[in-house]
Amino acid sequence: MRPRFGATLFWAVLLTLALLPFSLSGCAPRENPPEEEPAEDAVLLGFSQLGWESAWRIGNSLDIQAAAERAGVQLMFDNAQQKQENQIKAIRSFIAYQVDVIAFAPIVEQGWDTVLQEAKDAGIPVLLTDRLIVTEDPSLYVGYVGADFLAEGRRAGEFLVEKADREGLTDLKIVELSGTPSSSPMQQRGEAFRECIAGDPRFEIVETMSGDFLRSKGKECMQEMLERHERIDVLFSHNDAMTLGAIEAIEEAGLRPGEDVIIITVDGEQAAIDFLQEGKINCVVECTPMLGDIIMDLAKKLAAGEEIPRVTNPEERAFTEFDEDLMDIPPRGY
Ligand code: GZL
Ligand code: ZN
Repeated sequence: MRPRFGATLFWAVLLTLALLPFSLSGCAPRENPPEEEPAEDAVLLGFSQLGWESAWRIGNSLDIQAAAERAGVQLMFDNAQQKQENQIKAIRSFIAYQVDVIAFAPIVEQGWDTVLQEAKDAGIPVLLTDRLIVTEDPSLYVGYVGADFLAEGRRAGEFLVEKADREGLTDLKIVELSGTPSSSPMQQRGEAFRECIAGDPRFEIVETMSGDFLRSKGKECMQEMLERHERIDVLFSHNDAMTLGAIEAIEEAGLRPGEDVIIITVDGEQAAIDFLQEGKINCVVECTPMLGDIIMDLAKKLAAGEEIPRVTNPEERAFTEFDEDLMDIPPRGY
């Protein structure tokens, strides 16, 4: 039986992470150094994580913490619990602490210029991870490491076109569960998916609702859309957490996920891959949370005053029902 990121482990991790902010938040200024003196040349990285809304996010946090250990980077990790103002507070405390590098996963695209200007004035380089920002001044951050969300949206759309081509499907009513409003994955996955099916009379997006990347909201929204529409043929969901909730709603409505409703989802959590192998999901677009090693490598380069690429995208792919090696997918680790 494949090692699963079981429910017990999930809650244990969640509890640990929930307690974490209280241990690390409100970082004291550097005058009071931590008990164990860091190795002289240890890079001090301040990381603001946006929250813990999905197994993807938890996997991302765990990977970053493990990677810091591996890299000998001293990590100050703050969890903003889904609030932008907590990320701004954390960034300010990293500036006060005079960290070498600041990295953060911006929960939304807007509203960062002021605090990033403060980091720039303090001479601290800022690395965006996992999500992008929109800013008047691109010099406010030195680079982005994370997914190409447009490519992810394209992979989702291309699968649907391939499925319709292979099976001669037409008149497909599509509903969409979108992610956190004005976050870059939500904007770009939705935009690229639409571009793929634009102008093709076989496809119609009949409704889009935001499930905010949350399982519970994904279920609620799917229940509502199932009541509102006499027929739903396709669900395009911006993340697996919402998809897992939506599958509950689909089954409670007496429909077969993967059969009556074609399901396309993004992230590649183990639970989604399991459903893909069981035929309840038709396509899982991978979005890897395992960014920790790349982040630590780039942070070390920045601390040493080296140049880094403006954009670093990890290798990603899609897993679909048409893959020959569907049963050989290695454990996902999140
Ligand atoms: C994508 C990441 C998204 C995941 C969701 O890189 O920002 O946030 O797709 C997570 O699961 O909530
Ligand atoms: Zn309808």
